[in-house]
Order: sequence, then C-alpha cells, then structure tokens
Amino acid sequence: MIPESARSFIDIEPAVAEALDAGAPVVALESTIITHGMPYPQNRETAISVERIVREEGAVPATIAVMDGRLKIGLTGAERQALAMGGDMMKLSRADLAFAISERRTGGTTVAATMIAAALAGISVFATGGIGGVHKGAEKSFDISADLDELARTPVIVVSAGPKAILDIDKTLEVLETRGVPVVAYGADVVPAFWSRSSPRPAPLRLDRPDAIAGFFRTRHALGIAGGMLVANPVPEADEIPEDEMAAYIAAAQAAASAENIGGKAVTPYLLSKILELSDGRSLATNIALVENNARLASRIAKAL
Ligand code: PSU
Ligand code: MN
Repeated sequence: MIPESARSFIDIEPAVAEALDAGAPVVALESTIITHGMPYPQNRETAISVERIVREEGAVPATIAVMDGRLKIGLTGAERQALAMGGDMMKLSRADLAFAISERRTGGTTVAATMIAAALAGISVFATGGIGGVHKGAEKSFDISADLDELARTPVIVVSAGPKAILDIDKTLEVLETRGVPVVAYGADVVPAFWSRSSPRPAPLRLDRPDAIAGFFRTRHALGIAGGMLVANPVPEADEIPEDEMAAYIAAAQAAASAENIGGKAVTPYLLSKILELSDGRSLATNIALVENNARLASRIAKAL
C-alpha cells in the first residue's frame, strides 16, 4: 500500500501492519493533541484510553507521530511516553512533516499531517478532538488551518466533535463547503461546537449510523470524487459545557492571546491551555470525553468499511 519511495521513512507497528495486511479495521489517531493539546499526564492517559477504546470496539489503533525522523504508524508505550513528556517537540502539519523526517526531528502530527500519513498507510478512518479551521479575526490575520485544505484533498474520514469553538465556526463551515468537504453531523441537526453539543448552525448533512457514513464515503470514492470528509460527533451530554459558558472563557483567552501577541502555530495550543485555566480544568475533562467518544464512533465506521 505504501508507495515504494516512502517506505524507507516509515515504521508500521506490527499489530497495525498485521491488521492492514488482513484488511481488518484500523483507526488512525493524531499526536499534536498529546504534544501540544493537553498537559502531562492527562495527555498520556488520554492517548492510552483512546487506544483502549478502539481495541474494545474491535479495531486496531494507529497513533501517528514523527520520532527522531521516523514516521511512526502506531506507537510503542515508550514512544507514547516520550511524546507526552514533551521537550523539543515540533507541531507538524503538511508544510513541515517532511522537514521533521529529513532533519530527524520529533513532533506531533496535526489533523492535516495525520491524514497524510494515514492515507499513505492505507488507513481510511481517523479520530481526533476538533479540527483546526478559520480563526476569529482571520480577515486580518489570515490564520486558516491547513486541516481544511487537507480535508479537501486526502481521502480520510475525520471523526471530530466539530470545529474547535475557539474558531470562527461559520467561516470554517463556509471554507469547507467551498472546498467540497462534506460535513456530516452524527445523529444531530446542528453542527456541534466541540465542548458544546449544540450551536445555531444547521448541519450541512446528517447521518445516524456508522454504516451509513461508510456507505457515503465508499460512494464518493466510487464516483471518483477526491478528498476526505468531516464527521461532527456531539460530545456526550453528561460531559458538555454549554455554549454561552464556553463563550466567556473563549473571549477571555482570545483577549489574552492578542495582549501577548501570540501568532502562528502557537495560537491553538495557547488558547486551549488558557481556557483550561479559566474553566478550572473542566474544558480538559470535556476534551478528553469527546476524544474518547470520537474514537468509539471512528472504530464503528472503520468496522463498517
Ligand atoms: N483537537 C484537540 N486538541 C488539539 C488539536 C485537535 O482536541 O490540540 C490539534 C489538532 O492537531 C489540529 C490542530 O490539527 O490542533 C490545529 O492547529 P492549527 O489551528 O494551528 O492548524
Ligand atoms: Mn494557524
């Protein structure tokens, strides 16, 4: 499956390789959430519990990262630990994935880079927390995540809890529509807003069953329509933080980010950690719950495929 030219840069963990050879369900998982999205030790615990959930559901987890210049498809416990402990970790997107490999660096892969690696390995389903998108104030900053372009070009189903609510969700949905990316709300009529189940935005598409999502993906492929799709899976009710409560934390975090002149790749990690502080840890508990919930749905879609 992996193109000959890429083989010498990639290590596929034995359990993942075996599953791919057998055509068994595999779910890709990202690692920026470990290196830049959550503090230690919750990042490590979440990475472990998400992998366990995928196995419980009958699929094989493949957490993707770059370690000392090797593109890892599936991690050992020691590798996961090293990523979680942090240090000199890059945040890798399409622009810098190959840089990290050629310079023998270590880093977490974002949604965009994880999609690239998953597609290389022949993995079609990927679970994350929230995708990157159009930042508030993008009309001035031009800060639009490479995740959106990747969804438009790379054939992977990304299961998320919607765009992260720190973003301009309306503009994010507009860009996804322009770039031809289907946004499928799972069992919901509105697009969920990451920490919150509801938002004022009607779902562009709605599906209620994992096998229907798999069928939609296969149909697109059969018609020769390139690119991925975004599944927006609402956070479980027991874990959500209502939209108006989140809005206050987000506004305060944004104000702090501009006061401190935070820009570029640092914006998303800064906002997430500021919101964690302001919400007294509740945003992190919700973030963990929604990633676990997405891993469960992604496993069911992978099995249906
Ligand atoms: N989901 C989370 N936490 C995260 C991310 C997603 O629950 O930290 C990461 C993903 O890797 C996503 C990235 O691709 O944030 C977006 O970063 P940026 O806005 O710089 O593209
Ligand atoms: Mn950005």
